[in-house]
Amino acid sequence: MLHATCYMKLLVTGGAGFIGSNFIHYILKKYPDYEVVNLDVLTYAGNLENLKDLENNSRYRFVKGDIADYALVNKLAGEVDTIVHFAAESHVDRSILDSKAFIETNIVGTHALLEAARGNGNKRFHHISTDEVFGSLETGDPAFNEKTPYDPRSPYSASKASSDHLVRSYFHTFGLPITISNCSNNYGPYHFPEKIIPLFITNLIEGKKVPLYGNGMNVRDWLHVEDHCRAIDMIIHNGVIGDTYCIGGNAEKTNKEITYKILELMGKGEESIEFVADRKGHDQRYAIDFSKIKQELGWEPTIAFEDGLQQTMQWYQDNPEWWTNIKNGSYQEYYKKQYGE
Ligand code: NAD
Ligand code: TDX
Repeated sequence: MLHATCYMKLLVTGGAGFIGSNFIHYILKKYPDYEVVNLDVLTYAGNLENLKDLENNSRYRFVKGDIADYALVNKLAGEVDTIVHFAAESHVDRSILDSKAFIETNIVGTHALLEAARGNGNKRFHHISTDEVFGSLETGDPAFNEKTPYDPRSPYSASKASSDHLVRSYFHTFGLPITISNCSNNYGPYHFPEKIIPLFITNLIEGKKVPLYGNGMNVRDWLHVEDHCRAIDMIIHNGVIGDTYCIGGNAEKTNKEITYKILELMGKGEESIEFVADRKGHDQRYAIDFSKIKQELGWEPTIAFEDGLQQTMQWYQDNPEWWTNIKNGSYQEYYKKQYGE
């Protein structure tokens, strides 16, 4: 297997969110000499509590700012050698209610970062994307792979698809050294409790019901966030420039299955389920064929879904302050005083 021996200074965007904060922890722990600049504007989804243990780490710096601020990102791109781009509006339901921020961050913000990478001598650029850009599968359809045509169906996935196209265009047009990864649904620690797994776990701890959309038969493929971070690590070090990698968990589950597993782990019965109106345009099924990254980079998921879900439930039980502060809205007060609104 290939190993990195080089030094890297990374600009991580969206590092105060779920996957970005897990990635920063992962990288600083694995590479004792690497440095990380975390650029995050701290939307509702950004929480510096996720990175509290790094506050005094000399290899870590936080910058509060918007990825769509062309001057700021141009300056920051000049200070690093690699950009790993997580920042996004990430919640499908919010994109259905109001999609403006999705266009500004996911499309315009990505464009600003690409310009910054290009304007600073073509910096290495890795773009984090999603399986949702490929559309929706029916039962029995083959899983998405790197050659699947794009067919986004929500404002969120359309904005991510647009950003993927922009990133690829900078490779073809300007020779920007890019890679893209399209990953399935992540779960694990620091997952914002608006997404199904952390919402359902925390609701049940609070003694509330869990809102299952439609008939609960929509299928998602689940990957533990740590496995995702390891895949990104492999791609930024050993990925082929210009290439896309599909990342999946080999764990397709209906939402009903997920719900019953969580209920079982938490000793609750099906009376805790509340069937609610379906999501508009609800994609039926996502599934990922990850054979390319397996064959080329030797990556495959290592955390079995049942183990990962159990660990995740335990994490939420052990860290009630983290999610109750989010649910009661007090989580950003301290950081707003420190960094401004
Ligand atoms: P998240 O919503 O938890 O975090 C997003 C972070 O980006 C937040 O810290 C937020 O403050 C920051 N941000 C938003 N707009 C910004 C802006 N304009 N400037 C600077 N920072 C900004 O998201 P996540 O679940 O960690 O997802 C990270 C990335 O991974 C996204 O690009 C998402 O599309 C992709 N992805 C997520 C999943 C998943 O299951 N969560 C799966 C596949 C791909
Ligand atoms: O309360 C709920 N009840 C419910 O039944 C919520 C929040 C969701 N659902 C269903 C909708 C989906 O079929 O659960 C499934 C998962 O929903 P989310 O957790 O909102 O995730 P999803 O829409 O699949 O998107 C996630 O994975 C791909 C991330 O939020 C995206 O950022 C990523 O690109």
